[in-house]
Amino acid sequence: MNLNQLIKAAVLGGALCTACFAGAGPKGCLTPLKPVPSAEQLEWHDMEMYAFIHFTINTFTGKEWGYGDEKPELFHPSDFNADDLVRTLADAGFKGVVLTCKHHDGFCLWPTKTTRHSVAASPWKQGKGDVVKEVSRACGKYGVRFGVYLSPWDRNAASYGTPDYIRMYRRQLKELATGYGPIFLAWFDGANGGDGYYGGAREKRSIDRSTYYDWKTTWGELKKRQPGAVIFFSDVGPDARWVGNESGYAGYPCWATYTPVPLQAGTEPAPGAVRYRLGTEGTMDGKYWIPAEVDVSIRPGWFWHEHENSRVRTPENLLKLYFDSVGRGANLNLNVPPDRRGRIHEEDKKSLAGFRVLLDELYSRNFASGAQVESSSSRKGHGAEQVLDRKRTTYWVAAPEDKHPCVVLKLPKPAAFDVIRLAEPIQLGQRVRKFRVEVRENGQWSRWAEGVSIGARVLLKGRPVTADGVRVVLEQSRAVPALCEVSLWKYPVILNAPAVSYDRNGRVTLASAENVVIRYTTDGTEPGPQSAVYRNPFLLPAGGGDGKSGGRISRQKIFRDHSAHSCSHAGLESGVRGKKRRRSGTGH
Ligand code: FUL
Repeated sequence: MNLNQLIKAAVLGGALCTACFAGAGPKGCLTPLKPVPSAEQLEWHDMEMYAFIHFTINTFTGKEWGYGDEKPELFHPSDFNADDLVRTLADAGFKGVVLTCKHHDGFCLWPTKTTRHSVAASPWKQGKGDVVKEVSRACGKYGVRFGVYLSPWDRNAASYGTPDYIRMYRRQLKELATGYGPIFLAWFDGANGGDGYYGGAREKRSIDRSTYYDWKTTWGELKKRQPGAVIFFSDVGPDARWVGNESGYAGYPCWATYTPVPLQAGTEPAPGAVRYRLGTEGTMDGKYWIPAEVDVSIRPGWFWHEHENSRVRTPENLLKLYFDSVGRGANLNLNVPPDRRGRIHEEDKKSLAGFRVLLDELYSRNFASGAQVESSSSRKGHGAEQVLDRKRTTYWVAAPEDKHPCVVLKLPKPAAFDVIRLAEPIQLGQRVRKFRVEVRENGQWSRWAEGVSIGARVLLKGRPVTADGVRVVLEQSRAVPALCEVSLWKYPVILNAPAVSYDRNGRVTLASAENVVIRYTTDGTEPGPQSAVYRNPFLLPAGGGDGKSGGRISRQKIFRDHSAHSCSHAGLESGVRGKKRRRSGTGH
């Protein structure tokens, strides 16, 4: 029995019970299609999104991978504020925070007893500070769950590569597991570039990734200390798997089931020693329930770098990430690295707030609400109307003999939508293998969307339609199919920034492809609802730009403010700021 089987075996019992309670009692209970998620995994699925915080000495050196010889004195955030960090992330909709308690350079963000290479040796709070404590407390305060990343690779430790290091690593994990309350997720990676400081040796050290760390023992110890809560994330799970890229997308289909394949036949699959690209789609009918986590940074790097302040992902891009990860049944772990103050930079804050506005707008109106629901067949106690409440515990189940299972929604009136969200009651396993969605426009049914995996959820964006009927046809299933959600939404209207042009006389023209009202300012302030409405080309007060170039404005900057739905602003650093507002009536 390998590690996955061992850990799975320990949790499966609980999961099956959950499945039995999930239906209408033992009579209405469907036989789960194994593998099924554990109780902890079900909670994890419900989180949908959490945030990574990459913060350490790298923040101050500008590196992505510290060598391990960096002086602890370099760690000196000028205005660290865990409340502000966690509140910003909670406000943006993240349900958990995972902190880099130790990155590859070995610097520990808590005053560990295992090494002197920690915050205790830094000038921050005169060596009395504890980032892990402050962040975990703030998580409790703002109602988000706390998780840890403890890099297995340690480029500072003299003992790295020997059994001593494994003992030290386990002591570090013990300190984290026993000193900071419940941990919802422990995040382990397989990164190991070989060379490092290693207590002054400055050499390359190679380890056998599939045996050196003896993960079975390490994870077993952690599970005992944090029973019932912790999810293990790595290339091979055993609870959640790496999606196989850091670009922000899951594959489609994306199966929650997975059979890790080792790099070399006959070895144990382990973090860093597995064919990780298989994690992008998972394994249809895979051996284990190991769903995908999409980890990606809001910036090009994992750590904060000044020169990347202008390269923060936009709210629109974050919404795309959301669709490409959460919308494919995976969870999103978005990295938001604090700056040298120990604060989330204003650009990142702006994007996160804008992302939240877009998400709220997306989920502001479910056009399936109030629909009449019928189905080709149903099992007693599991009628089709149960797909409307969006709860995993109430679901429609087709009759076993039904060869063409489908659910039909008759909407109270024709509705304009372009997104459908479907979900299976995954406590019963992932059962659907292929489906299509049809819509009725002006009395005519037509094919609108199709897909393969559903699992925890799938969000499909189709062409915009105005329809009064929706049919979800389950074309292939591995077992009698069940659905716990069919909901309909409208993708937020995202406006492009207006184009700004100037003629030789300094006359400014603002042009928009969309038929919207543009408001602007010429004094450098943010335009708002009270600002001037653009009607005709106008002259800049100072002649434009640097004021010397005869009206030519040399620099242009696009910026966004999502305070008013998904409006985009466009403007010029040198004086004109345009704000487009959606025409009233174009939203919903
Ligand atoms: C990788 C690390 O090497 C990166 O620095 C980052 O921490 C990423 C989340 O995981 O394995």
